[in-house]
Amino acid sequence: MNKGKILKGIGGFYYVLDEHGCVHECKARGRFRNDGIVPLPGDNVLFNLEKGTGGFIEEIEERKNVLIRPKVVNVDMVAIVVSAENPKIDFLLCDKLLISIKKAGITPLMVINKCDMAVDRHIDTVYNEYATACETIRVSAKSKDGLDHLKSLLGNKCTCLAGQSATGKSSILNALFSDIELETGGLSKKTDRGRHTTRHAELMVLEGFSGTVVDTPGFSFFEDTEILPEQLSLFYDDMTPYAGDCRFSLCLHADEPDCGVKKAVEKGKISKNRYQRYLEILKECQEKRLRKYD
Ligand SMILES: Nc1nc2c(ncn2[C@@H]2O[C@H](COP(=O)(O)OP(=O)(O)OP(=O)(O)O)[C@@H](O)[C@H]2O)c(=O)[nH]1
Ligand SMILES: [Mg+2]
Ligand SMILES: [Zn+2]
Repeated sequence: MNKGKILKGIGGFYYVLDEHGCVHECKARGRFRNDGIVPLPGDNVLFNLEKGTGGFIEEIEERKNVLIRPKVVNVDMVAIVVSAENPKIDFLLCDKLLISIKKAGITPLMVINKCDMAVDRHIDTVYNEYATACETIRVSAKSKDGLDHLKSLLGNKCTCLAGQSATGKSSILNALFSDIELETGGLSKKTDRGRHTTRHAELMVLEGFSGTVVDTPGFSFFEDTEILPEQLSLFYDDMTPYAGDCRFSLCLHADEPDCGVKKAVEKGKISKNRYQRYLEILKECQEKRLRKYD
C-alpha cells in the first residue's frame, strides 16, 4: 500500500499525490460509497496501484477538520485575503470568518493585498484592525512586495486562501509560484459580474515545498458555526489578554461593570470599531440561542 494525499476529485477519479511527489489517478473502493463516505481534497489516504486498472483508494485517515465550502479537509491555515483599496473591505465579514477559523482550531492569517495601489492610510487602517488579532501581513501581487514573507509562512502547511471576490487570491498564487497559472479578473468579467472567478476546490502543490494551497472560491465557509455568547470573546486574540481583569469570570464584555476588555478599548489597546462589531456579533449569537430554545 502507498501513502498519499488527495489533491482533487473529478467525476469519480481522485488525483493522489504520493510521498515522492508523483500524482496517481485513483478510484475509490465501492465500500466508501456504501458507507456514505466521499473522499475529499486534503484526505490522507492509503492506495494500491494495480496494473492496467490504475489506483484504488483503500483507506481514508481520520480528518482533522472539514471545511464546508469549499469542500476541503485537513486544513492547517486559512489566509484571509483582503484588498487595501478595491473591493472595499467588509470588516464584519472578516471578523466572522476569523471567528470561525479560530473555532475550527485552524491558524488564521490576514493578508492585505494591493498595497502597490493603496494609500498608506487605508493600508494602516486595515493593519491596525487585525495586527493584534492574528498574524497580519502587507503584500502586493503586482509589485511582489511581501510575497517572500508570505511564502515563508506557508511552509509545509495546507493553506486555504479565502476572501471576497477580486481581492487578488489567484493573482497572489500566480505571482508566488511560477508553475501556477490561475484565471484572474474577478469583478471585471462582464459575463460573471461579482461572482467568483475561481470555482472548484483543488490542492495545489507548491514547487519546492511539501506545502499545498487551495484557491478558495468563496468567502462564507463555516457559515453555520454556532457560537455561545460567553464563548465568543475566546476567539478574539486581541481581547483575551484583558479578560483576566474583568470582575466577572463569565463577563461578556458588554454591559457588565469593571470589564477589563472595555477598559482596554477606552485606552486604545483594542480597536474601537472591532469592539463595536464584537457587540454586534454577540447580539447575533444571543438571538440565535434564543431562537433555538423558542
Ligand atoms: N494593483 C493591483 N491589482 C491587483 C493585485 N492583485 C490582484 N489585482 C487585480 O485584481 C483583480 C482581481 O484579482 P483576482 O486574482 O482574480 O482576484 P480573486 O480574489 O482570485 O477573485 P475571485 O477568484 O473572483 O475570488 C485582477 O484584475 C487583478 O489584476 C495587486 O496586488 N495590485
Ligand atoms: Mg480567483
Ligand atoms: Zn469583560
